[in-house]
Amino acid sequence: MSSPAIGAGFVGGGFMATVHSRASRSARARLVGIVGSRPERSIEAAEELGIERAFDSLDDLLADDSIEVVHVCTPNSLHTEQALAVIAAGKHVVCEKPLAISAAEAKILVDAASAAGVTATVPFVYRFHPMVREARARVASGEAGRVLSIHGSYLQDWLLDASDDNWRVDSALGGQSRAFADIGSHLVDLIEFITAERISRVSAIKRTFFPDRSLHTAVATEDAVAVALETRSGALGTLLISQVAPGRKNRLYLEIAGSSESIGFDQEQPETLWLGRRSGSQLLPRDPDQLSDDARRLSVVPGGHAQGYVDAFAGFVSDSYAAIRGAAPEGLPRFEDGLRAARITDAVMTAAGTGKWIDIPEGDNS
Ligand code: SOE
Repeated sequence: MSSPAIGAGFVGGGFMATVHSRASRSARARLVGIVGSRPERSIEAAEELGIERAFDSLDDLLADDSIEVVHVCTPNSLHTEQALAVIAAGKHVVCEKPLAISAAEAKILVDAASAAGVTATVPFVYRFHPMVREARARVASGEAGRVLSIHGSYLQDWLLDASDDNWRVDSALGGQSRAFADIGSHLVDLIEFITAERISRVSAIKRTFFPDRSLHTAVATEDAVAVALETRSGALGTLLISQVAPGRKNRLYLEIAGSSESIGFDQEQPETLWLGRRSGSQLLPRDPDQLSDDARRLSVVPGGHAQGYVDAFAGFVSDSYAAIRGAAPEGLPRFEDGLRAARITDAVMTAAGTGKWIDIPEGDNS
């Protein structure tokens, strides 16, 4: 017999609440309630997203016993307080990244979730592209050889013009780091996920090219950041992260050079992997019958029927709910992974501020 549908609640009424609620519906949840930034916004969002009830406050939403999991989709600076309230109410939590605006706050969340025994996950959703799992399997099996170098970028252009504005540019809402915390966090999560290597130290340069925007002046958060890194085993890497790169919409690209082959993954073309070899390089298509078990598991349609971002998000939410029901899905990003990304973000900001190489603390929990 199948267990009853998970009752889901949502905090936040923007783009991410739309994406989370669609994924939640596809994971067969009951979409019980939403709270937006104002009561009127809660009503609008409930109507737009087809959610049963609009709540006036997070407390009201948390008082509803039919809600088992709450998706926190609000500006970064609200995550800690809201996720702690969800955990204190004994509910499971899916919290947007960056998990918190500092590693110290992320650690508080990890400890609270662990003490309460709730499932607590962070949408590092690119892990859920089948071809990312395939890349990971190729490194794990030794097929790619020893990891020598890592070359990554994550480029967007939605903040290119000085007239572009968003809460994320404001450090009071988004935190000290913008581009790295928002999108660089995905990139470093993916690097460590695919390679099973740990980044041990970083150096970085950051720039705010447009300090004056339409709603915010004297913006201090970075438009772009360049990072050099080293892993524990001695692999070298370079990363470029920018939200002001014309023509690039959501282009996360990662290339791992192993001693036997390179593996290239492009988030905007997620149906293939580039396998680079001294001779015989190839583009490997997503064809479930030919792939590793985990890549096959996340292939929801046959090869040639393109999967993308929305499917990756749905895979993440489906695995989060499976974990709530007691399963242990492979590769589920949890609060510990959010803490890890927050530690790397703090180190990148310190490196950019001091001009020095900064070690990434291992710490407990991650
Ligand atoms: C905006 O930069 C954003 O929506 C990020 O916040 C997401 O994490 C990323 O997946 C797409 O871009």
